[in-house]
Amino acid sequence: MNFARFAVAGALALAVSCAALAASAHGFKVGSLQIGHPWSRATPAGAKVGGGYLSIENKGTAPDRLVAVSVPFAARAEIHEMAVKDGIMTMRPLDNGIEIAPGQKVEFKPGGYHIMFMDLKEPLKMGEMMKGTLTFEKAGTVDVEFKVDSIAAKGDDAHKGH
Ligand SMILES: [Cu+2]
Repeated sequence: MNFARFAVAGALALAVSCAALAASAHGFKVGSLQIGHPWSRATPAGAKVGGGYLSIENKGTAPDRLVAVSVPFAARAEIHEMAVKDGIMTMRPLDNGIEIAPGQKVEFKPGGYHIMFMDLKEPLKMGEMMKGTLTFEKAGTVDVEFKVDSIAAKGDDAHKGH
């Protein structure tokens, strides 16, 4: 009986993760820039900050630069870099944004580059699509949607290939 219950739960979990996977394959395009799978993590109630992740691929012949991000659900969004320096995890805002060279694909992911949503106006809930706008130096602005994943999502397995 316990096994049966476990099997049902397992099948449900599998169905949910497959649905999430199918829904998560989304992308956006502006000029020669390809933006892959913007996503975020659910935040606990009362949290003031959240993180945004995505990939940007430059399929053009000239460099471009992500200079700003804005979202309606937070007071502001900053472009951050996280790195381990002398054994200490540090995070710093990149005031000049990030350059994407021709042919380069820049990945924003937990533990590396990320977008930091500051002063959240509402908690990020799993399964929701949160609107945002990216501004590039040359390509201009593009509206994207951040898919909110689970609070523990790491982004390296489920999102491979998007
Ligand atoms: Cu940060």
